[in-house]
Amino acid sequence: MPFILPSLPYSFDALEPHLDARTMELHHGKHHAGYVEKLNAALAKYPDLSNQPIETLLRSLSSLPEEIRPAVRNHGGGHFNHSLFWKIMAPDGGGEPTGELAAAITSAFGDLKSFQEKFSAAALGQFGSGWAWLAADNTGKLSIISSPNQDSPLSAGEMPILGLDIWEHAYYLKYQNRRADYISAWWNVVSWPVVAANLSASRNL
Ligand code: MN3
Repeated sequence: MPFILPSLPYSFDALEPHLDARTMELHHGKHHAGYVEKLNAALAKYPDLSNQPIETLLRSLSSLPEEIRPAVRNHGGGHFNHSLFWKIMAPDGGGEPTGELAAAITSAFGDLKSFQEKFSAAALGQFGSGWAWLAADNTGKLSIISSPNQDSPLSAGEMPILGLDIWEHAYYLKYQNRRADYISAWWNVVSWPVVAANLSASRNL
């Protein structure tokens, strides 16, 4: 099986009280695991493709065989998006970015508070299931994107460096219909050093 579920880099309860342990356990062990399983099943007949990094498949979605394109878009997107999501959160998260990332945010959005307001509004305004993203283009310029379902910014030529899962499975147990409360709590677990490393990596592609 070429694609594997990555381990969480912390325990299920590490992001309490902002993200509850039961949600984390189900989200990682059932939802993310399900995307990996279905992606592998879809690619079983295509060993040449299943040996590629998931980023490569998502970037070249339109050139994939038609019969597997929806599965890569949905389950491959789900695998990549969640792998990023777990990494950009940490129990000692929150606070403010520094260095190059702080400068890029200021340049694109004015200041951190304005960025967080715009990002939160994008997350709140995404109708139905989807994601909000901070993404970098190939010049390092940042933008806020929202996407439906498991669509990845990679397929639109952008490199996501921060992402927020706004499917109900990500927050419903603790927050029910209060998506805005989930979004504002989530800022407390964002790991800015990881986001900064993602930005640096995107410039070296
Ligand atoms: Mn999810």
